[in-house]
Amino acid sequence: MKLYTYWRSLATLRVRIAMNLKGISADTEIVDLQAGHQRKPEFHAVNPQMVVPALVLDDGGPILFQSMAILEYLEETHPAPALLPKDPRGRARVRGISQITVADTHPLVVPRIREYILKDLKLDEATLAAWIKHWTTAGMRAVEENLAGIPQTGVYCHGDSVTLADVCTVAQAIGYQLFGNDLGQFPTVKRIFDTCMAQQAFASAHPAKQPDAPKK
Ligand SMILES: N[C@@H](CCC(=O)N[C@@H](CS)C(=O)NCC(=O)O)C(=O)O
Repeated sequence: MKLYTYWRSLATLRVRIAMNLKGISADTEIVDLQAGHQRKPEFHAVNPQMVVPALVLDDGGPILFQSMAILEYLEETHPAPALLPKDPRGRARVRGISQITVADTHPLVVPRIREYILKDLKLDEATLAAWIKHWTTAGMRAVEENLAGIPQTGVYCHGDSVTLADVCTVAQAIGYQLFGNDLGQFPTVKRIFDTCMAQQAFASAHPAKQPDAPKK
């Protein structure tokens, strides 16, 4: 298995956490997003969408792309530990919490969107920073309000074992911090974040721990 990755990629971070939780290892190939290497012909041939993560399986078939599809694939092929509840209603809640981040928050702040805002729309860095803060805060608030005071919320986002909702929420919370924001205004997210980050599977997946992360 080979995972195309970049240290700061939040979508790849989700996959790294899930692989750690399930004890799955993969070779890695770094795609330097800051340098624009996702647009090189070599990577375009791997993933026509020119984004990471992309997961190459050993069976020679087409790559897996889109982190949520990869997470579901890992869940189906490596069922233990389970990252989805058994009951359909619980699964829907976990997927819903995950999608707040994956479908509605993270896509607004990925490099190609940030570059479009700066280079094509010619807006300035301060406007971009306001855009990022607005949408990432709205996403965090939506997650917080779906967790706080809800009986199904437990030690983790859903009950007392880790699910994909934690994987996606923690990855987004790390991104929120990388963009210079504080989780303090989201006490339930913060509590779950702290619980997860005390575990090796989450902590070792952190962007700063990746080999291609800046050294300082
Ligand atoms: N929805 C996709 C998002 C993939 C994505 O946008 N990845 C970012 C890094 S987190 C990327 O590679 N961006 C390259 C670019 O925007 O040019 C997923 O969940 O896999």
